[in-house]
Amino acid sequence: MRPAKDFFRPLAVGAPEPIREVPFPPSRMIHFFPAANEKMRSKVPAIAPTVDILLANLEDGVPADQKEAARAGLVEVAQTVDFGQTQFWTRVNSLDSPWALDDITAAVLECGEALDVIMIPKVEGPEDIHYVDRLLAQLEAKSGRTRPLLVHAILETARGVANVEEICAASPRMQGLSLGPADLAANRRMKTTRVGGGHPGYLVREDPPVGDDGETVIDATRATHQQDLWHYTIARMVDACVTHGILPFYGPFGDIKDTVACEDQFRNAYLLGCVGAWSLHPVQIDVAKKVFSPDPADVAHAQRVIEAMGDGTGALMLDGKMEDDASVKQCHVVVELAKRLSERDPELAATYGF
Ligand code: 1VU
Ligand code: MG
Repeated sequence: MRPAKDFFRPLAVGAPEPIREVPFPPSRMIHFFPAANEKMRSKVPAIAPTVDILLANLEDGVPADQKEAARAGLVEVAQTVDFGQTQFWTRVNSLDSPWALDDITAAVLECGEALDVIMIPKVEGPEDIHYVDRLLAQLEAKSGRTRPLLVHAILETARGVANVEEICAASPRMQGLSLGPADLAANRRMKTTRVGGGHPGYLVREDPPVGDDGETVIDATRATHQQDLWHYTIARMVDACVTHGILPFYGPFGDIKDTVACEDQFRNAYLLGCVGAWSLHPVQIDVAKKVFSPDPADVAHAQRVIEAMGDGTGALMLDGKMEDDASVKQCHVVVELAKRLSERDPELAATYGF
């Protein structure tokens, strides 16, 4: 652990000064495109203005024999596309792979200032972030980059989850975390075979009824309620991120056709404190936009509470419910997010009446 006085010092001579506060522009979806796929790359200029974050994926989902093509695709997109206010990220291959070093080198030396964030998969502990931190500083110094690249880590191993606080605290470059439910399930030996979402076998069942003889009747017809496999991990990730001033995201939802269940998964994450989720297909962009933009009815209610609460202290009754210092703080979270998103999206601003 670096002493506090050194925490914000550049890790290489000539590297840019580390940031002190993580920027929080609209971040409702991280839209993935496979950077090796020419057809998908050709869609990037049209998709860029419709998403908050666009990510060139070099890792899982890209076949081993297309890793070099994906890296070249990342560089081509970075050098040719005007991203406007959309953030541009890449996901490099994992640090134990034969491609990671070349991916990171190309990302810094050949993408210029276009790249905002590097997503590092399968982060297991702070040592992974320390390695990337120093390497990025050396490459930034070499390339003459004027602003530091930020780092986003995917939580997708049990050890990564166990070390989540140390990962968040490892560097001022840490921008955020994503939950990677598919790799995490495999690493934990969970017995699911899907990418995120629930499972019909993970449930609780009503108690058995009691018969006339006072004995319980064990039948299988009692109501069951499916439970959320990801509640614990998302909540743990959110607490770690908030503690360290970085941003939590839900990751992928693999059942592309089931936009209803995707919306449910995204909303669980939104309600628990995540700022966005991954979109893997164009249909998931609108799902994320809808879920991670506060509901206009919630914004209107929150504004009423803020208005009624005056200086924000004390307690009062509104529509039969008690409001006080703590509820008004929640209302401020909702209204601040709505305002922040509205600055970039006049259509959304109109739905809030701003
Ligand atoms: O109508 P067109 O033919 O012109 O376009 C197709 C398709 O090319 C396009 N499209 C996309 N465009 C931009 N970004 C995307 N991510 C994207 N996905 C599709 O949309 C039109 C309709 O597509 P489709 O419904 O026919 O779907 P496809 O069979 O073409 O593609 C489906 C997959 C899932 C293969 C594709 O969406 C994809 O590659 N998505 C990204 C997958 C990915 O990044 N996986 C890794 C992250 S998840 C992880 O690491 C853990 C599980
Ligand atoms: Mg993964």
